[in-house]
Amino acid sequence: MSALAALCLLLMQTGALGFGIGFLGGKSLTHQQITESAILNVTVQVCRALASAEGSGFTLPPQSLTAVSVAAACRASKSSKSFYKAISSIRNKNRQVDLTHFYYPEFHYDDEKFAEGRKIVTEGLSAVKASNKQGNFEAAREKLGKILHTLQDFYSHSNWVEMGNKIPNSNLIRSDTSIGNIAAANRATCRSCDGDDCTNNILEDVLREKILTSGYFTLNPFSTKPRGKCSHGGALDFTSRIDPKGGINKDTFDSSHGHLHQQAANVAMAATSELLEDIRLAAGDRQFLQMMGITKGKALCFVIDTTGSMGDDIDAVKNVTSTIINSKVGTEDEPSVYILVPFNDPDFGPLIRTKDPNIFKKAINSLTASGGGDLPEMSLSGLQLALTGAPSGSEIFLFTDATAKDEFLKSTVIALIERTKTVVNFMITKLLGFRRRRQTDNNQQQQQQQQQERMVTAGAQLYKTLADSSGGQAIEVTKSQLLEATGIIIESSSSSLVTILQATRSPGKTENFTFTVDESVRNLTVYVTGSSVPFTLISPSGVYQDSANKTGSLIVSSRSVGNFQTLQLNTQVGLWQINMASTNPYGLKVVGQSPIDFLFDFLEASQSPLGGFDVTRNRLRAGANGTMMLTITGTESAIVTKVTLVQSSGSGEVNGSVEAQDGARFLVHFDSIPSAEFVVVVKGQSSSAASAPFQRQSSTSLSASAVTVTATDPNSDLEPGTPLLIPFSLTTSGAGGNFSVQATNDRGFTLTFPSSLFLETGGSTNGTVNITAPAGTTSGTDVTLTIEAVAPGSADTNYIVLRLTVLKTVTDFTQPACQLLSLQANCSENCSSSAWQLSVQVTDGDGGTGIDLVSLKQGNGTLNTSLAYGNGNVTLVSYNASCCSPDVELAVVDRVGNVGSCFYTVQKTAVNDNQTAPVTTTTNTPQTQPVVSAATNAVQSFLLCFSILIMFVI
Ligand SMILES: *[C@@H]1O[C@H](CO)[C@@H](O)[C@H](O)[C@H]1NC(C)=O
Ligand SMILES: *[C@@H]1O[C@H](CO)[C@@H](O)[C@H](O)[C@H]1NC(C)=O
Ligand SMILES: *[C@@H]1O[C@H](CO)[C@@H](O)[C@H](O)[C@H]1NC(C)=O
Ligand SMILES: *[C@@H]1O[C@H](CO)[C@@H](O)[C@H](O)[C@H]1NC(C)=O
Ligand SMILES: [Ca+2]
Ligand SMILES: [Ca+2]
Repeated sequence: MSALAALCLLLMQTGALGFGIGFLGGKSLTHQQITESAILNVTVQVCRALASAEGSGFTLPPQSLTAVSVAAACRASKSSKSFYKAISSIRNKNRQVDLTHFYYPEFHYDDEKFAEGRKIVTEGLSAVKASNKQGNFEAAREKLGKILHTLQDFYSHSNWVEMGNKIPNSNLIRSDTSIGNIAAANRATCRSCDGDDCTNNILEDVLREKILTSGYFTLNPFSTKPRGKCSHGGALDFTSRIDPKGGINKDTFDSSHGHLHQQAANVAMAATSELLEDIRLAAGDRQFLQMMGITKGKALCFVIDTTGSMGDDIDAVKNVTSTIINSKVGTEDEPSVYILVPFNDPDFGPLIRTKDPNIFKKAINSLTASGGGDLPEMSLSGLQLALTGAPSGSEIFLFTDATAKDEFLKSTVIALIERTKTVVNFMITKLLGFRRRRQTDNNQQQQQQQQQERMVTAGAQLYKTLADSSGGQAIEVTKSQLLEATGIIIESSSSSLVTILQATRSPGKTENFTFTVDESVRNLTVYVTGSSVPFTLISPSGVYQDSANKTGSLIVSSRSVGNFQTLQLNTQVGLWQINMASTNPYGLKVVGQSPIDFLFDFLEASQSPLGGFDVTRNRLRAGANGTMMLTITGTESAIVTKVTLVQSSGSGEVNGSVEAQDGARFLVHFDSIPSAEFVVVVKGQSSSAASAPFQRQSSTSLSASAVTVTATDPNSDLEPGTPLLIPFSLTTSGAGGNFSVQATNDRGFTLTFPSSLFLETGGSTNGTVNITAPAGTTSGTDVTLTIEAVAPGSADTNYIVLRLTVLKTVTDFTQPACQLLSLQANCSENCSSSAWQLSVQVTDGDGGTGIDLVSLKQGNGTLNTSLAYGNGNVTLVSYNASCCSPDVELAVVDRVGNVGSCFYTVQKTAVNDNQTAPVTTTTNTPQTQPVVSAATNAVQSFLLCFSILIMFVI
């Protein structure tokens, strides 16, 4: 059996606990599929609602919903990659619960842990909402994935479906209601199965009385279960061998209750949609789409040195910002979010993140250059903050004229670059010299100056190293050239920018590079960095043009600033060649705009008893074999012909064997992970039409290591003022000794950790990081913790990056309530010429956090809200609509995201008696009776009368 076949078999065998978690679910539905279907379902409805609110057209995807078709329906085709990435992140976190929280029954609604399971879901839901509110979408997605796992398991592991329920238990996503009648600890719920037949093992009285139960589970052959209780069932579950024997789970078609698998999966999907819908109402439609990665353009992210000498540079940034905002706002490439991180010395930050271009412009325009003290500045601290605050896969521009004072953050910054796959461009002014001190004859000063120049060279090298490993550029220009250089590079950036080829050679060498251009590529562009780097281009049709020739047919336009040249090529499909002829160091980057790109994650064998594979969160082991999960984005399906790990130095490569999965997903196995820095190159063919082959390359370079740092996400959030302990373990496959440990975070929270740990050769040990968020930290703040270890006497380092969310204990579990003040209908037979008005008071009750948002769930009239005079806790809502739109449903949200909903209608009935009193129905007990006034007196002379039906669905 090949290694790949063995892997696939292992992957298929996973999923004994919960809907399958493997990558290959067979015919049964997995957590990932359930999650993805629900996300696509809700997202498409959000886009439909937005289109209808804006009066723009909407076309439902013709066939099945996919990331590509939904992004297109949302008129955001360019974001299909980030949409896909968001879905993957949620799916992966969902899977991970079975791998990292296997032994905790409450995470799976096993062992009748209903209250505990709901607590995980509702607390997590509060964290998701708090993160969204702070714009921390990555944290929101991670938490969402985790709680969806537990929510979905309820439907597979409890007897909800056996009771005949076809809709979700809505109480599982609220904390102020009853989940249902939970079986008492001593109540028997199951009898033994009839051999292998478990169709009737739940006791009839339990089903008849609608008593909730769930299966017990243990891997331990010596443990028991309470008398008379149901088991989970399956080969791994030892409780299912104890009377009552057999199980009730519906994880797959082959499970004990496999006959109900499809039904359980359908309800789990509806429950997932319901939870997403709740998040949507709390966040608002636009923000919900942002959480899902559906945005117009990408982030525009500046990290700017504001020390004394940066005046000219800051002016250039102001100019570029205005230019970009003026040229991109309103286009498909309008930045989705603007991020600014200033740094100085000793201060840096804060990070400013806004969707409003005018707020960003104002923030940039208010920057002034001052201070800084000695020469080096806190550039890496600023960069660290940007790397954790920008969406993953962003492009960051860092402006400085000085070296880094905080070089100790180098490995942290590289870890964050590798994890987030962010591109970092350094815009360095005052070529080579940085800030050169004035010439002097004084010997001592001369020595100082020489020392400083050595430092400057090393400092420039640090920026170059970081740029290279991220796939960005280190552009060195004079202050007067900065504007032009920045303009060129930022103007060409687009959310559909793809890397076709990238290489750096230092020292330079004469080398011929080839690259394949497919027909989806637009605006083929070549960047060359380095001084005096001649080259020759050869087009697919064999036409030559060298860099000195400005009049050939291949180069449409070229610009050159400082050490940086950009060439727009005449985009031709086929195999191109570029022959570099230089012994000076150079960088070469070929990019284009195309919807087709790829996402990848390496996988590692999980520590869970289920086996299976987890997404690797740190560096791979050099020389070991490795498996990659690869997805081609921007196309419904594709063929991948070749996946190669190419060493960045150009001195070697490893080819993978490719195994196609569903849609555009692939597993790729490599025999040996290169020990030197490498990039991923993918070649294939989009199966839309008879297309030409494509080539794409990862911008980020990856490194392998003999050291491994592992840690699992903590079970609880970070409560302000309370320390959180994060255990980690450290392993080496190489020599032992004292390994130095460094833990850093981007918020300056207090950390304690061992500064070094001793390891035997090939050994492993554990440590703990203790992190405390200051009391008073805002809920929803996220903090990125990086734990790094360096092998003794070497540069071999590895890391783990954890994202934590600060969450104050939530005490407000109740939804805001509505009270009707007045409803006036002036509706005539011709509905379009008449209107109705509603006035409602919304409050969040005693101990509530207050009203945050009132929005329309249904109805296309005009909504206005204002605070009641003298009472900040009361929001007055007025609504005006045409009589053709007789229904309105308000979503009322408090500050911690509890969502209530209020429904009103002026229902048209053919009643002759115009004295008909308004009808009030409530589905919940309102605190006060709604007051209806002056509803009918104005319409008495009209032919028809309307009775008014008021419903509270709170
Ligand atoms: C799709 O989402 C809606 C709510 O947005 C929900 O009512 C419906 O059940 C979902 N459908 C599926 C198949 O999950
Ligand atoms: C930016 O600089 C250019 C060239 O110096 C100038 O022509 C232009 O008006 C400036 N734009 C803004 C918005 O300041
Ligand atoms: C190509 O780039 C130019 C400017 O860099 C831009 O104006 C043009 O819209 C781009 N073309 C496409 C197809 O995106
Ligand atoms: C690069 O290609 C040119 C012709 O296109 C050839 O003459 C030269 O030998 C090649 N150089 C290398 C290093 O392969
Ligand atoms: Ca300084
Ligand atoms: Ca409340």
